[in-house]
Amino acid sequence: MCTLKTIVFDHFKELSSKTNGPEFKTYDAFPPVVTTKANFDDLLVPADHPSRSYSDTFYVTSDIILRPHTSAHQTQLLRQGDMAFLVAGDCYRRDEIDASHYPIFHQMEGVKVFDPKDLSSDPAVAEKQVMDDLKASLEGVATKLFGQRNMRWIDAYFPFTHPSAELEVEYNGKWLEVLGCGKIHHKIMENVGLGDRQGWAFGIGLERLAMALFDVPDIRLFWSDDPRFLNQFQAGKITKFVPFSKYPMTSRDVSFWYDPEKFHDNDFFAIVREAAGDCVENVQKVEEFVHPKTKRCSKLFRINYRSLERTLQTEEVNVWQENVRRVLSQQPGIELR
Ligand code: FA5
Ligand code: MG
Repeated sequence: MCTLKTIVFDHFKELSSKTNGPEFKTYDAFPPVVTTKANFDDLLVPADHPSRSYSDTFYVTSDIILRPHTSAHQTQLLRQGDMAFLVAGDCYRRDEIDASHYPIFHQMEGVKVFDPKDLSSDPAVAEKQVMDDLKASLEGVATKLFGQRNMRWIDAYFPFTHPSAELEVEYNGKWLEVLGCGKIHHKIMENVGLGDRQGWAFGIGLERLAMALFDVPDIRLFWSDDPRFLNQFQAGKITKFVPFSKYPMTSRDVSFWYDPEKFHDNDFFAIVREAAGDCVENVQKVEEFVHPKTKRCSKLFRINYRSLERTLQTEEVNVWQENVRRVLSQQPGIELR
């Protein structure tokens, strides 16, 4: 992550000197504990937005959280007068379980505010100038990192930017989303005292970048202390990952009745992470239905267990599966089937 952080930091330093643009200040030591005000309110995230819920975000108290994105620092830095900056840091989310999602990951936020004299006075033209500069800057980083890999822009939605976009990179025959970005919402600019200015912002997932860059197939590998993984990489160098053989997978199903008001998929994923740890490669939702007479809701999940380091024993998988079932059965409104 450090190698990547340095590459992206350096890229933007170079960019500002080449274009005579503002110098990007860099930050990488803000504590990950932030207020809901900085993380949500200041970014115009609506009161009922799912990202605010306990099933998406880790709450410390009702108004203190572990940051789910580095955008948490955006308005504070704009208010203090930074016109171009990069913020790297660890982020925390309750999320799906698969090869590209992990509850802890790293993001880098980038923000650039334009001098009004560098933009057209026609708002529509200015908007296009901002978006073109944003996309060109990010394509520059992406091309530097990935060379000839296929990439595509797709439209996106974020409460704090408009217009918004996401960049995807082709990886293992699939599109892997690596970043979100957009023109900073004018209300945010007004709130931080920059109502006469325009700017762009982006947030890159550093593990996703690293996966595509180093050919790492599974995000869990970044947390592995297996020497077969670690010894393949050296600080500051980009080398391709040579896969070691995949060990066999063991699958176990669990199905249960639940109360849709009280229990969300992310609650299930959190229980699985907690009870069974890193040997879960992914969790698939196999079935979901509402009983036609009783109207009770049921779900069936398949937990696929596989270690990156060894063949799992049936007994240990049984213990994890039992843990999952036990913790699950203690949740309000849950009845195992
Ligand atoms: C955001 O977090 C926005 N703050 C990005 C942004 C910043 C938009 C500034 C506009 C302006 P999103 O939730 O899509 O967006 O996450 C951004 C990136 O973080 C993703 O593309 C992905 O690369 C990475 N990411 C998100 N969740 C995870 C996860 N669970 N594991 C690993 N990487 C993740
Ligand atoms: Mg996204």
